[in-house]
Order: sequence, then C-alpha cells, then structure tokens
Amino acid sequence: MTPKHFKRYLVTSALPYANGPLHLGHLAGVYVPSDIYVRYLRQRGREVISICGSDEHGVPITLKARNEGISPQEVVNRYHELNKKAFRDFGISFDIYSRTSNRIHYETASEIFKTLYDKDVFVEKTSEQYYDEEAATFLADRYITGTCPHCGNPGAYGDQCEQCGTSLSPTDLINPVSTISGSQPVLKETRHWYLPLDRYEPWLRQWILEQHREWKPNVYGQCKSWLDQGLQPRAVSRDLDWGIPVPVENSEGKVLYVWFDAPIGYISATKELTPDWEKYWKDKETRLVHFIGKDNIVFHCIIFPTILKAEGSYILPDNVPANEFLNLENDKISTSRNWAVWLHEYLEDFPGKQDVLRYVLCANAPENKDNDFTWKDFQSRNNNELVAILGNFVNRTIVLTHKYFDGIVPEITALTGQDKAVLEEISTIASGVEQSLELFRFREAVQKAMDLARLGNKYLAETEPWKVIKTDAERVRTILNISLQITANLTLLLDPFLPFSMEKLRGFIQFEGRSWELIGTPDLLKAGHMLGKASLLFEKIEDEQIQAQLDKLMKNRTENGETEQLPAPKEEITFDDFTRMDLRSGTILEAEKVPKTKKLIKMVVDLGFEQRTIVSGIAEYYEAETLPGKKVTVLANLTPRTIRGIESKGMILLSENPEGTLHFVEPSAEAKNGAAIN
Ligand code: B3M
Ligand code: ZN
Repeated sequence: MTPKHFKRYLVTSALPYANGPLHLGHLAGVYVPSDIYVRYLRQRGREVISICGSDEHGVPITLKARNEGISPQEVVNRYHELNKKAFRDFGISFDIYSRTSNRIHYETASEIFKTLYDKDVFVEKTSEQYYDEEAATFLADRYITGTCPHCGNPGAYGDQCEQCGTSLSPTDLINPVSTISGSQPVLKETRHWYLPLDRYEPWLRQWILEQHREWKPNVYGQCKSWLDQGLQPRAVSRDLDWGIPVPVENSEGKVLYVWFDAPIGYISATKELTPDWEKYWKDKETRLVHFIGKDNIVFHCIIFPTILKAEGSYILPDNVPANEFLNLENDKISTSRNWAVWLHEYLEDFPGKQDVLRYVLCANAPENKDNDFTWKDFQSRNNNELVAILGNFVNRTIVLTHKYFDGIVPEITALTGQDKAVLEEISTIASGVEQSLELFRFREAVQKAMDLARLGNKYLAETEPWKVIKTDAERVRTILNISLQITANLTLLLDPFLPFSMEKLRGFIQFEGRSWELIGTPDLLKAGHMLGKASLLFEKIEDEQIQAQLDKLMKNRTENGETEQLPAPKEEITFDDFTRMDLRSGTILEAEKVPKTKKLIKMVVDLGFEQRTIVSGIAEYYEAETLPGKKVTVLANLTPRTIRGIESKGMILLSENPEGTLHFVEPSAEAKNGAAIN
C-alpha cells in the first residue's frame, strides 16, 4: 500500500545528544534511512525539508560536564561541531542541523509550554525527591549513590545497581550519598508539572491503533503495549540548572524535562530554516515523518503527539519508521566501553569509503529486529557486491567503450529480443525500488536497485562483446550502447544510497541527469556522446584491514579493563551447595510489563514439568512483547517471593554487560523445557 500523495514532506531525524561522538549504530538506526528517503524525495521533485540538530539538555550532558570539570555549554559546543561534521562527511544531507541551546528553541519550547499551561493542560503535583542541602540542589537519580539493597554493592546509583543490574529508585538505596557534595541528601518536597497522558489515552488509541495500522510492527507493537498498560501522567519539568527554565511563575530552579523540549527542537529548527515554517508544521497537506531508534518510540508516538494535540495547531506524524538496534561483533555498542566504530575514526581508516558504510548499514539495517554489524560482513559486501557486481559492470562497460569506440557512445544498430527485454526491465526494477522506499523498506530497496547492476552484468556475460567484437562490431555497438544506458540509469537509481559514488560515476560518463523521472527513458546517453575518464568505482578491502579493526576493538575491550568492573568474588561453596540448586532450561510463553513499575516484567515460563510465573527486573533491556519464545535458564527451586503482589517462583539467570545491561543466559536452542543444567 503506497501512502496518499502529499503536497510536501517534513522529515525529522532524532536529535543526537551532544555529549559524545557518533558511531555506526546511529547511522544504521536513524540517519542513513532518513537520508535515503529525503534524497529519493528530492529526486522525485517533491517539496521536502530534512531537519536535525543537537539535543543539548538532559542529565547525560551535565554528568559529562561534571566528570570533565567543564560547563555543559562547553560539552555541547564540542560535540555539536564534531557531530555536525561527521554527518556532513557521510553525506547526511540535512537542510538544517540546529541545536536546542539556540535562543529560537528556548522561545519556541517556552511558548508551547506556556500555551499548555494557560489551557490548564498540566496537572501540578508535589513529590518527595532527594535534595543536597550543601549544594542547595535537588538530585537527579544518577547523582545519588548508596548501598544496593539486593547485593550490597556500596556504589549503586539512584536509578540502577551496576553490580547486580537491579533497577532502583533513589529511595531504595541504603545510606544514600550525593555525588555532588558527598553529604547525605534529605527528602524534600518538590512540585512539578505533569502531562496527563492518561487523559489522552482514548484519543491516542484511536489515532495510533485505528488510524495508523500501517506503522511498522515494531513501532505499532510498542505503542500498543504502552497503551495496554495504561498511560500515567508524566512530569515535564525537572529540578536542574541546565535546560530551558520553566516559563511560569514560582518555577525557580526548574527546567523543562529534556523530552518535553527536544522534539520541539524539530519545530524551532524549521523556524530557523524558513519563514514558511508553518506550511510544514500546520498544514495537513504536509507529511511529517520522524526517523528514530526504537528507544525513542514512546517520545515520538505518544508524548510529543500529545503535546502537539494539546496545543492544537500542529499536524501529527504520519509515520515513525523506527529502526531496532545494531550490535557490533555480537555485542551491544557501548560508548562507556568504547565498543563502537566511531564515524570520525572510520574515515581515518577508510578514507573516501563513506558509501561502503552507507551501503552495508542499509543492506544490513536493523529494520525489524536488532541486527549485528561484523567487519567480515562489511568486507564481503564491499568485495562481493559493490566491487564484483556494481563496480565490475560499470567498469567493463566504460573500458570497452573507450577500447572499441574511443570513449564515444556507439549508436544502436539492431535490437534483439534480449536487448528489448533488458531495456524494459530498467523501469520494472525502478518501480520496485520506488515501492520499497515509499514503505520505508530500505534494505529491500537497495537490493532491488542493485538488481539493475546484476542485470547489466548478466547482459554483458551473455552477449560477450569482448568476443563478438572480432566478428560483428555492429552488434557490439548495440551491446555497449545498452550497457551505457544501464550505467546512466544506475547513477539515478543508486543516488539516494551511494551519493558519493554516483557523483563519481556521473563524471566517468559525463552524465548530468538527476531526476528520478528520467529512469527508464530511452537514450539517457545519446549516440556520439563523449565519455569522461574513468577509474575504479570501488576497491577491494583486504583481510589485513579488517583484522586491524578487530584488533582495535579487542584492544579497546582490554584497555577498558572490563575485568576491573567484575563484581567481587563471593565466598566459596561446597559441591553439595551447588547440587542443591535446581537449574533448568525453559521457554518464555507470555510476558507483560508489571504496571506502575519501570523495570519489572512478569513472565510465564514453560519448564516442561510445569509452567511458572517469574518476575524479573529486565524491562529496561527487553520489550515484553519480544520475549515469548525466548529460551532461558531458570533456578527452579528458589523459594517463591512476592514482588509487587505477584508470586514469583524461580529466578531467570541474567548476565551483565560491562555497561550494566542485562541479558538472558540462554541454554542451547535444542535443550528441552525442563532439561537439567549442571
Ligand atoms: N537525544 C537521542 C537518544 O535518545 C535523543 C533524541 C531526541 S529526538 C527529539 O539517544
Ligand atoms: Zn546490586
């Protein structure tokens, strides 16, 4: 189903936090797909603007500033410039890359907050929060440490214990301490403004679950799961000194919650870009599309639309094609562990190969499930697809035209049935690519576009001009003319995916065409047209280059002293102690978030001999709806515990990654439910 035609397109890409460099996970999740979509729309002559910028508020930035002993503004200034350059270097062609510390954003976000405040949309509530009397400031969760009530780790944070992985609230900590002054914080009442999401639940149900059934299953599913659990009012202000001051009286020391202000950054950036901004944000003839990662779905599908709906004059997103996460060499990408491929470092190691990474991250995109980037796959896609299919075809076509016809496009003499079929196939392939792009299926789209290069290779292999030239030069004229038409069509079809390479290829054949509507039209290159000088479009990537990248990752892993982050060994136990534990393999049958908790998921686990209800603190690492079917290791004879009124019989074993994320310890796929694990 292709969407109705819109008069114009407003495409936003998630605003990266300006507290660190960009890595390939950012490109794969958000920015390569959004750039492909925007480039395609431009080629079709659609009216489109692409909006992005730095997200410059929020606790992560203040943490970075404290750790480095600099101001938050200095942190965001550094990374705003670094990230803006990285996007430019990779051809991510935003029409504006703004930033949320700009004045126009303060004004825009304040205005929208004020409008909702004046319309009495917000609910004001007081709650108790930890306050550091010495530093005279309220403490965000991460600014409080204390002893973990579960494992005794003395350095647990207010939101989570990195040692046992349990997620916490600040009041769970034993002997809490402020990381700012080192003093014992006190609980103090504070008042915040809440967005009553519960009040907008019926409308959100109708708007999303009824009107947007076409949204990607991972997006639709997550929204449905949030709605089915029942929405709660959400605080849209914080006690912080970095952010947009709450623009109403009696709000000193309070700023807008970063997730209230950041999406409004799309609006303020549009205002900065064009005085005509309202035709994008307030005209129903505009298609608004948000490109984000899956961890931002609730903010872009539930919270921001509620803000816009409550304000009343804005359009709502027509689609939010969120991607899942990309892992790196089978491990989660982690800034803190330097387990990443940083964009600026990639370009140092692979200068001029932006398109290779764009291509691999598109062909391997985590569109419907988390996916894995491996350097081996990167090498094989470059060598077996870009070099061996695309590069090989265009190179042979151009070299042979120079060799046999002095680089001049030969005229067609007589067309065989095969020739006609090949020429007709160009338009068929193009409409397939169009359909995939309109449905945000970029993996599918790039492979369909590469089918044109496969078609060209097959045509040359079957017509063998290098042989026929000996006996029938006229025939070779036709073969190479058709091959050159395919080459010109490739520069159009692959331009959204490989902008740098297609620019080069246009130079090789001296072709100026850019419009999508040219694809499949006859004689893109007229007989007599003079080709330019050509060189290799893609180079092979050697094993040593890949090994160097793997060595670098492993070096980072040891340099990060991951072993130092291991929990202290526990005291010795006897073999009898061990044999008393009844470890079994099981399969999760059902899973649902425990209402009114941030971290708990209630599961029904099949142990073969019975089905068990087990509660685990994993909601920050797994989406409940993705769990059914997963195999887990269960400590089956643990004394049952009641957690939030639910009797949990057993413990699911979890392993912790250095950045504190938790992952199931999975038995082998073949293990039967109930099989003993010793
Ligand atoms: N700064 C990116 C993130 O969650 C977040 C996106 C804001 S989009 C308005 O990593
Ligand atoms: Zn703990």
